[in-house]
Amino acid sequence: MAPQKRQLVLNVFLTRHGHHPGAWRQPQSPGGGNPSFAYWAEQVKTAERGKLDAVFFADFVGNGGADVRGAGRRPAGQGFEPLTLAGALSAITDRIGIVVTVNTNFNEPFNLTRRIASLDHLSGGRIGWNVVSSLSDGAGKSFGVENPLEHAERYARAGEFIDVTRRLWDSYDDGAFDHPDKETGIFLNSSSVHPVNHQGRFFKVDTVLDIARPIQGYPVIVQAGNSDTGREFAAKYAEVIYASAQFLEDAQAYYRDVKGRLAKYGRHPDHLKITPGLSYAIGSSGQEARDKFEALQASVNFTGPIELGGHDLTGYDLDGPLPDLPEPANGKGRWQQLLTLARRENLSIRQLILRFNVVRGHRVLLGTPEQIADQIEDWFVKDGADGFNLIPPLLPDSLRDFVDLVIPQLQRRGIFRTEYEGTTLREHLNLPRPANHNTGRAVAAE
Ligand SMILES: Cc1cc2nc3c(=O)[nH]c(=O)nc-3n(C[C@H](O)[C@H](O)[C@@H](O)COP(=O)(O)O)c2cc1C
Repeated sequence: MAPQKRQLVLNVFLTRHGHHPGAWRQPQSPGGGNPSFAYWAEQVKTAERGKLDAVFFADFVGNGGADVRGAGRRPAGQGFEPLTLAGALSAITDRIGIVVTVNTNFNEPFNLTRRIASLDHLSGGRIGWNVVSSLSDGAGKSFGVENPLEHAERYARAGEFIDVTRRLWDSYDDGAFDHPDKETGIFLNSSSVHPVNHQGRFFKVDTVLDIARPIQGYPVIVQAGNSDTGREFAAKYAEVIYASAQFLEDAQAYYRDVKGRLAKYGRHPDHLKITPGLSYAIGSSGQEARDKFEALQASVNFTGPIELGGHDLTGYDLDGPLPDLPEPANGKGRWQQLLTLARRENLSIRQLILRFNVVRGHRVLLGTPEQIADQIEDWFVKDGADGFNLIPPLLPDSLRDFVDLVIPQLQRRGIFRTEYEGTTLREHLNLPRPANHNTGRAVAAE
């Protein structure tokens, strides 16, 4: 059999209304902010119909705290807590992966390990965990954090968190519960139980988990964060990165840099999939696509507080240049990206908001289905990306358009599946299933 072409990874990052800040104001948008399971169910079923690898749910805990300036202008109140939502979505889907974001600053390994292991069993092995360690002022206030850990320390805590989590997932050998012996009264062989005794810098855990090893061994570890510390963390732990780049050279430099860091951790570059965000508008002509995106841009509200790259720019001249500001403590990578774009194209604050904020620094493609497929393939074959995390600007329209119009183009090129072949997220991503560290080595995916 001819070897299969390298396959594109396609995830979709779902939000209520879509990612563009003007989405909820469009006439066809359902608009409101009440939580609605029917809404999420519809999006996830569309994504599964398109055979995407996974749906992706971000999470920002403690957004803003007491600072509610401008809150009435932003769509809000629509979020379900991602793990709870994942549990419900796993019951109405069969194949698509579900990636949930959980912050390591506000959790303890034992609690989270149980929840994610439970979801992996409930979903039949379709869970990914996007490990974030951000700590905004609002989050700090929500949790009464008075002395927040600095950036590198937060990543150190996240690393130890994953180390402990993996050991907890390994509490039992694979198959430990497969042969309860009614005759002898031995429910499981005690040599297949591996209690965890961890005394570390951030966590002390002396316990054993109360659930069988996850179906995927370890649910897929996802990372998003592009500072130098973030990249090193990704090279050590991540199996998927949600990255961001607007230009191919930047994407290639990032791809080379992060993949080049894997060897020192004994990892194969193919075992980390780099998926930059991708915004888009699809039309039957380039002009129609540009008009669709323009309608969204025209709905951006420039009144009220103005935030850019983690800085409050309220009161600055919107048509003036970006002022000289220090690197923010949170989101250093994003800030560098913003500065580069501002300098490269000499953009005003207003232009930067329309070029960067509305898509949060991600790549934007406006064109026909074929043009969009060409551009996706271009980054894929030139080692700018292993795939993309789609960030549909307007939901449900943009996701439906992508699934109905662009996916067939990618399938025709042989770079995207026509059917799911496996049942777990690891299998979709062609990642090896890690063996229990107590018992053996990794088993290859194929
Ligand atoms: C593309 C992207 C997506 C992110 N998504 C989230 C998120 O959903 N929730 C969150 O708390 N932080 C999120 N972050 C923040 C990072 O995960 C990280 O915790 C933060 O410290 C910024 O990392 P950096 O300084 O390494 O860029 C995201 C960062 C990037 C670049």
